[in-house]
Amino acid sequence: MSKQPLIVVRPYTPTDMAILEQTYDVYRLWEATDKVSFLRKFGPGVRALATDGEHGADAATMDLLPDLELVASFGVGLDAIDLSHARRRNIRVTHTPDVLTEDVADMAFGLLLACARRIPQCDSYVRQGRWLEGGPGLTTRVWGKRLGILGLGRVGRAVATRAEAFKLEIAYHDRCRFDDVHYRYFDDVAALALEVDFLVICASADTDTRGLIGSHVLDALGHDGMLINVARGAIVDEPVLLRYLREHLIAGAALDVFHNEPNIAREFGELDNVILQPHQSSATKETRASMGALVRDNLSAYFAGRPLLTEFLGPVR
Ligand code: 8YV
Repeated sequence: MSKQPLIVVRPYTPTDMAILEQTYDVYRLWEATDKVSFLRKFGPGVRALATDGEHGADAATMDLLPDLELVASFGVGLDAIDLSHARRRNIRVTHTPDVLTEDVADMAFGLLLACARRIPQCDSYVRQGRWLEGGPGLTTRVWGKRLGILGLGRVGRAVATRAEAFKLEIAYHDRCRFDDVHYRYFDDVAALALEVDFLVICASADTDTRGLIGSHVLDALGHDGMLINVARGAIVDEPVLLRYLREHLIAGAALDVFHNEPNIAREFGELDNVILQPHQSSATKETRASMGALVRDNLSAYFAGRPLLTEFLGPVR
């Protein structure tokens, strides 16, 4: 039986690629110098495209694939996929929720601790042989402080579970209040920021959240406040954040996500009050293996005519 063709947008791990290649006729889009010609040439007849949270699938790409029926994404965030266009064309979309939740929450909490306790800065201090200078100065306590969570979805809730163990007082902002949690709810993110020491962004990037963290929220967070972002760079007004960090209008930030990854604003690297990660929240061997397996399971379910495992059926915002 001939293999189904599959467009793959970015390289997965060698193991994942090898398994995909056993099952499908894989077309490696990332290797094409002229992606449009590549898609025009190999696109007709292709029913599925495998992508990830960063590369997604825009309308133009989908339209170069006239027979496309499924976009299978390696990642939970769907902001890089033109969902409205997919719905118009009846293209189904799968993603990888749940399997990455705990790792992303671990990263959020690790960044929070690292930012408050200045762990990377103190590491550099020791490495540079500066300990004899008398010590790097005092840092900020985490336990017992007030934590604000923007987006109390899967990841936000997993962050809250960790925060409970640290005896943090937890509050959140989301589109709506949830009755199944006892955390304090704010219907406005600036009002939340005013009441917390740490603000952790766990929301998806959509029309409600893009650019939401600007000067009014950072003013509310205040001089001693810290911002952690494990969601999407687009939720933050980055030039404004850079100014607030540069001018010490907030105490610090710890960021796993940025505008224009991986070509991020150079100024981040020049600031001492920010901790940077190259979009690593889900990047453990274990979670990435589960994400790869879920992408494949969705593809095989689709081609076998079985129900998709993790289809995105939510509202398009
Ligand atoms: C991945 C992500 O880094 O799940 C998401 O939305 O951004 C991450 O888990 C990404 O999709 C893989 O490159």
